[in-house]
Amino acid sequence: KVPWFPCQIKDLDRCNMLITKYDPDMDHDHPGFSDPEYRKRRAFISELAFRYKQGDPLPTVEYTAEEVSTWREVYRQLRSIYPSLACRQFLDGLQQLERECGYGEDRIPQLREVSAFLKEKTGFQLRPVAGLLSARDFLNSLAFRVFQCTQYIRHSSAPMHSPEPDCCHELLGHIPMLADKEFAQFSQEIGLASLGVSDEEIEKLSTLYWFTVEFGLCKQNGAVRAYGAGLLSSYGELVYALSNEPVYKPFNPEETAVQPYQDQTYQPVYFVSESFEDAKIKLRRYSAAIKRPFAVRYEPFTCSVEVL
Ligand code: H2B
Ligand code: FE
Repeated sequence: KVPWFPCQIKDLDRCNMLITKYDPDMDHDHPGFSDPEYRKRRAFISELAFRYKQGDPLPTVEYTAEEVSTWREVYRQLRSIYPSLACRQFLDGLQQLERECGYGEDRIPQLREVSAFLKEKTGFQLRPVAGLLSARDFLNSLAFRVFQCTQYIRHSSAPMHSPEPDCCHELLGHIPMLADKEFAQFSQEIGLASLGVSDEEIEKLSTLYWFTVEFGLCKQNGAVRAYGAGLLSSYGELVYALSNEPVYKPFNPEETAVQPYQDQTYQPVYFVSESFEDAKIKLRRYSAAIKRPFAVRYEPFTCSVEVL
């Protein structure tokens, strides 16, 4: 039996299954766990996402001075090491966001303006989400060039790390890469590959996503650079991943898809692609080989998926 999957962009209103184990109400190790003010604020911003329906204008949040100061600290620290550690596509995207979309350390960009920016560059759009989403719902959304994006910010006591995705992770880690045409295409292809597949295949695709889109490294001009959003939004792990401490393996989807991963601490191993293109081609080949009793085709004029 084929699991339900979204066929129209409107169906993404049903792709909202949250994983709550790392949110500050559940996770005793969350830096905001014992801060009721923080939990209230995060719940308020999450509520905006719960109420959102496809096609609504994206909610804007008036961030507090404390939130902006957390953003400033994250931005400043990370920005200073990007030029030597991030891949070219990321640096290009970030530069465009700084020039054309108000990115900088003084304010937290609004999802609404970032979504409009991406739409023009690659056709991607944002949708607010209340927290960590199930892998299936998250990947399925990518099929429609929709990126589910959290809008709250991490706790001010730990600006360099967040156990759950927050707006620093999305806006700094993911968005610059999604402004790249090829990366956008690649992301949508993972999404299309995830529609209606078994839980086992979702687990493998999600692991591949983890070691590429979240923690991927690639060679560029003879040096190793980061393109994964989990790295590009975490000062400590970005420096660690590009030091000579961790184990590197060449990226190979069949092996990468079954590699156990860490979502609580630094990765024990990183996968390095020969080039960004190489990762894309290999992942595409892997996705195309997943068996399904039907084929899917994305129809951009109606933003819908045709099942063939
Ligand atoms: N949910 C949210 N809100 N942001 C993400 O970056 C994210 C997610 N990543 N759910 C997904 C899971 C990823 O780790 C893979 C597909 O499991
Ligand atoms: Fe992410």
